Amino acid sequence: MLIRRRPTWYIPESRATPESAYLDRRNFLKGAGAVAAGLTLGSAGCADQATRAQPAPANADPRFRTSLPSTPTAGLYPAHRNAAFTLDRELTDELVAATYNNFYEFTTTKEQVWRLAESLSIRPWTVDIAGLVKQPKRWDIDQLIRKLPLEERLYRHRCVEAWAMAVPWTGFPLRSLVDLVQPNSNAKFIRFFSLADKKTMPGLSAGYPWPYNEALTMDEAANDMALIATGIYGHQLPKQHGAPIRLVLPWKYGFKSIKSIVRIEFTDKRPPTFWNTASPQEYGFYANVNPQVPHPRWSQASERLIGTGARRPTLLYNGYADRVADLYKDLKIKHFF
Ligand SMILES: Nc1nc2c(c(=O)[nH]1)N[C@H]1C(S)=C(S)[C@@H](COP(=O)(O)O)O[C@H]1N2
Ligand SMILES: [Mo]
Repeated sequence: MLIRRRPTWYIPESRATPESAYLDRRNFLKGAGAVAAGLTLGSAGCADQATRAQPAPANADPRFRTSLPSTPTAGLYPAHRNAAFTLDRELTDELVAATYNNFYEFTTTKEQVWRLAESLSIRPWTVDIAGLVKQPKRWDIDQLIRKLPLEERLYRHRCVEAWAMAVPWTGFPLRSLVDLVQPNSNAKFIRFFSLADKKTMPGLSAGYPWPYNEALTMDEAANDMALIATGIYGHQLPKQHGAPIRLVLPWKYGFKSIKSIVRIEFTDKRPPTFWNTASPQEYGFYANVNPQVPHPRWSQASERLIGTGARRPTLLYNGYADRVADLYKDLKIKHFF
């Protein structure tokens, strides 16, 4: 994969920072006192772009709030908040979260995802349930959502690039979906695929192993933290966050939280995954958050909160060790990669 052969300072010309943005960036970095700014500068892979670290522009087109189509399940939001999930930090401002996204199917420029993702068509939408399962079926998304128990949860989110946020997701436990579709007893892994539609997703022209895909062990999928999100900030998911249905795995690096899912497969063998295929030296299968295990090109010891720019120490399993560490206690292999 070309990613690894590029020098760390490589910036594709199409992504070079215009001068005005550079000046803004300097002001922003000064203001935020960003200690590790530039550590990851210029990676063409899934790395934090210091050049992208500006807060959302004040004149950002506000359409992102209203671009949600009226769907048969729009009335289910806001859902009841599950009080078991509390935060140690402020919620990220909604506009900040909605204008700083990773969604490589559209663009690698985080501030432009929300605009380009407008072209995504999210109804009709179906999700195929396939593989080692008693009820293989193509589900209509609204029929599926209505079968499952929506609730709101406040979760931290930690990108492998070292930026972080805290947001209120609405969704249902992945386990409730697994129970609904009943995998066979020989299913050991669950695999997810995103939509890959060349007509609406300009980023698919880049040389990555599309469609975006991810996987978990069945034990991980059964953990209560594993959420399928259909909403955020008390309404349906806007397109840039992975509408109409995405995974949220807050104890793992953000790239595991696959967006805009169209297919879920149960298998008995560990499947390949998108980032591990694209750059196997840099991204593993488990990707559990650990401050003491650096990425080959940068430290994971601390994280930068988007919006405020504040830095905080990274927490083991992103602060969810009490809920997930048991999953890995017998594991001899490297699960922090
Ligand atoms: N299909 C798809 N899912 C994806 C990605 C992507 O590029 N494509 N990026 C991942 C990464 S690296 C992160 S950090 C989160 C970002 O989610 P957000 O934009 O809603 O904050 O989505 C993850 N899911
Ligand atoms: Mo990420």
